[in-house]
Amino acid sequence: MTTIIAQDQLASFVRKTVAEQPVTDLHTHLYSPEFGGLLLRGIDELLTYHYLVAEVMRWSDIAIEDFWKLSKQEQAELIWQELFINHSPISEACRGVLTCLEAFGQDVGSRDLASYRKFFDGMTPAEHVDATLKLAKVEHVVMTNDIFNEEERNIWLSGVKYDERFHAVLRMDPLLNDYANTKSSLREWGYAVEDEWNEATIAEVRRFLTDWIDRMNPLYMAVSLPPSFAFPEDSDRSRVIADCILPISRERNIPFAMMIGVKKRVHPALGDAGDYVAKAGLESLEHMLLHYPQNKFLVTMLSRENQHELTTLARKFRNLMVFGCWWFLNNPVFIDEMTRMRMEMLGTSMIPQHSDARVLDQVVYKWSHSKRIIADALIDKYTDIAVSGWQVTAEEIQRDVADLFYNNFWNFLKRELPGN
Ligand code: HDL
Ligand code: ZN
Repeated sequence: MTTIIAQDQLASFVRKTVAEQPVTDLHTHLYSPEFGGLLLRGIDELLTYHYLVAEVMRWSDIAIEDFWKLSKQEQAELIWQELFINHSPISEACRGVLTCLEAFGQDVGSRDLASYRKFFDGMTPAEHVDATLKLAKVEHVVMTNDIFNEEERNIWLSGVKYDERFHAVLRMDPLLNDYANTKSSLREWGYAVEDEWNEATIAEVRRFLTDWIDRMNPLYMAVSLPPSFAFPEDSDRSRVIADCILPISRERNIPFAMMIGVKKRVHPALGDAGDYVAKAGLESLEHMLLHYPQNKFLVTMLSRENQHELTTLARKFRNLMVFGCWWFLNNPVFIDEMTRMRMEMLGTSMIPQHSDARVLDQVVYKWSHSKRIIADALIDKYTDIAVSGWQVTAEEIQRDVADLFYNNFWNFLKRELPGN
């Protein structure tokens, strides 16, 4: 059965299809409620999101160390006063809070922070997760699991069973970006890594990885990398990637996700709000894609200036899946530019967005804001081909939208690539 969509119905049908499309959110910092306090939720967490901490410091004269001494609620009230009352909340992170409040049926016009707090406090974590994922139409939440974090590692070692809508990821920043110090943790945990990078050490690092893969069943292995990332090179990171990560990634058919371009803690006092961005070289990624054709790479980059190169590289290598408008790119102006660039160069063979949500409620705004932009880009692309007489059907629109927001990710995980 095929239903041709008339040109004057196209926009409304695409917007409706996108709005109703269930989402797989392939990169978040959310946790299933079984992870306890690691799951952040509610208005005070929304207001103290590190994006807003960075923004409030541009207006407030509070000493940063004094800000951190405030309670979470006091921090939230300071941010609310400065960024919402003293100045209009037009930044994307401020706007997001308002979108969340409105979506949950709160009276945004009242500006009554206490009433918002009362609303969120009225839900248990499980109720809050159910309500939020339903509202955001997020069907699968892919976590970022930091097993080098004591609290989280102990939850995993306790054999946690968690909500099946949530999926694990093995995040490896300390192993790859700080191996010199992480070695001692590996030894503490019973992995006899030596100071020398030899066969015995390689075997132990691999055993560490496979033990955690067996424990967590991660959808992919992930790391964030600096703009200076190079591979291959004479470094611990390069050796761990070459001798451990890439072989296991291929043996277990688990993609390696690289998030490239973050300059960590350029302003250390700001904590997570103190990270920055810089343009990276693509040579190392080119090398990996060419020399590891049966490995699968999920890649997003932080610099706007890297987007055209990354999108073009995805045309050269099918083992590269580009995804998301990451962090400082998760703003309408860049989501629009990047999505159109990707559609014009990759068609629908890409994953346009992830939320990167750190607070549960954020999936509501991050997806509603992005879906609107992605739908408009799609409408224009269908309109462009309609000019030549190509009449897209309702079923094809539904297929394309499901690919972009859901199937491309799961199909990429399942794919077994030939050797070239
Ligand atoms: O490394 C990452 O996964 C980044 O997304 C950081 O967590 C960053 O702080 C962030 O939340 N960006 O949105
Ligand atoms: Zn992230």
